[in-house]
Amino acid sequence: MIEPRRFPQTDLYGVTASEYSLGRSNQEVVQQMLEAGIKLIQYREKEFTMWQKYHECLAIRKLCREYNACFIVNDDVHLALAVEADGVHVGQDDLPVMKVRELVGEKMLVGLSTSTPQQADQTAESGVVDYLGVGPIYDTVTKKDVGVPVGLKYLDYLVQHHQIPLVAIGGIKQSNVANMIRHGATCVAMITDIVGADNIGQRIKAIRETISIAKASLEKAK
Ligand code: TZP
Ligand code: MG
Repeated sequence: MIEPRRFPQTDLYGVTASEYSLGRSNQEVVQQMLEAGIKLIQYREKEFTMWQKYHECLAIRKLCREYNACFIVNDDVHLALAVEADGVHVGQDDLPVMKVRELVGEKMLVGLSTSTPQQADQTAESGVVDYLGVGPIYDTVTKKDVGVPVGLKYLDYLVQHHQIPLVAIGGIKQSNVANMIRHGATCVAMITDIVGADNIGQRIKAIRETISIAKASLEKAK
């Protein structure tokens, strides 16, 4: 029997970007994320050649296995398959998710970035994707072709209308992460606040504490 795919039970999603990593390699950054307890990693790298990406992904794939973390590759289905990633994350301008699912089979996770109710409504209940990216919540310069911020209203819409795991992204920092929890995000993805931190381990610890406090006060209010 094929085991059902399941979005990992975790509230923080670490995403790479060498450009913002203060001279550290993606591999080095991921090592620090994993040591700090992150269980969900996305390889997102817009600058490198395919040769570089492939070799870096192989190393990160190995690290993620050692730390029992889930490894997702951004954009590129072939790269995800070539390095036996646990999943692939695509955007609205990448291959359509139906085609992605056909190519990767039933075992791999598929994530889709969305910014509008229409994009989400088309896919959320289809069984083709395993989680939705929700954003950009706030302004960010990290993504070059980023759209206007969708704000927390869009997250609210998804929480009210869909059951699928929701990953908030875009301009999220330790200072505003509690809002994501209060508004019902399943998980929060951050790039620069983590990869651009002088001390990645300490930053992750602080973010996780903030998330725990936000969750505890939600529980208390119930
Ligand atoms: N998708 C929507 S916003 C974004 C992506 C990949 C960039 C998020 O980067 P940051 O540094 O966490 O704002
Ligand atoms: Mg993409």
